[in-house]
Amino acid sequence: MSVVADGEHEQEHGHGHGHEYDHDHDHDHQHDHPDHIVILEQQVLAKNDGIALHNRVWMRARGITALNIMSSPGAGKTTLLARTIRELERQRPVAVIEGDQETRLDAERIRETGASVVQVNTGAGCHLDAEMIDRALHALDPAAESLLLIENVGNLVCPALFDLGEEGKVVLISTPEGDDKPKKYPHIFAVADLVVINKIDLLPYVEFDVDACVAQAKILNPAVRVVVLSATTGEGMDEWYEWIGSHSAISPVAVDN
Ligand SMILES: Nc1nc2c(ncn2[C@@H]2O[C@H](COP(=O)(O)OP(=O)(O)OP(=O)(O)O)[C@@H](O)[C@H]2O)c(=O)[nH]1
Ligand SMILES: [Mg+2]
Repeated sequence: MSVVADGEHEQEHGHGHGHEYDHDHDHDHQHDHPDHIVILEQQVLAKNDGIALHNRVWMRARGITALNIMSSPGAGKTTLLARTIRELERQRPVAVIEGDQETRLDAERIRETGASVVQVNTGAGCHLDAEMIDRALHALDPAAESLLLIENVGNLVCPALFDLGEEGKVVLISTPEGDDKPKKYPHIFAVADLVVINKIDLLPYVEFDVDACVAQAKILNPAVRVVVLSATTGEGMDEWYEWIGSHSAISPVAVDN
């Protein structure tokens, strides 16, 4: 396993406003700060988009399909990835980039499946960015026609802003979190290609209105697909695999032949 330790990265490329706001400036200068923040954020995102385009071109040239999996902490990203790897690795190579602020715990869980994995630790950063993916791709060097699963840092806010060069953005929510997540975090649902509602095995025990949640997601993003599943029991997983196949540059069946 390769590990990318990237704790200082956020200071250079992140959009953390704390770095722009200087409390030592005198009062007369403070009216300038909002403009500075907007310009810097635009520059950060423009630079990110350029590297994301590079990643996209690089991966498409190799038939690599990258999916960016985003959710709040604990919604079940790593569980879903591990089960998906075990199912799909018979059909095509699967590689993983694991994003977390600290630890290699998720990378260890993925490594147990036999898939190649790189851990990216963001330190204080709350999301992965395109340059982290660029570096991780060099370390990982996925096989041609791989499925590349990217687990973003657990967070429903910051990851929405950053294009990584992926083919698809997947937003995962789980039933114990409540069905109001699309309402409360609209930006990430607006950019999603797929919403996965996970932990449906817990529906008898939690208050979660699946229809209301789906309806709200579709108000924000009429074209979005929704898959309802349990990464633990496996219920509903076939629809997830079908979506991955339909979203791939090269379908798993074609790779198998
Ligand atoms: N009941 C149930 N539990 C699940 C399901 N999927 C995941 N879990 C449990 O939820 C907890 C968190 O799962 P993870 O896969 O670690 O979640 P994560 O989104 O990767 O978490 P972070 O990486 O910390 O953001 C674990 O205890 C899992 O066993 C599910 O479908 N049903
Ligand atoms: Mg995880």
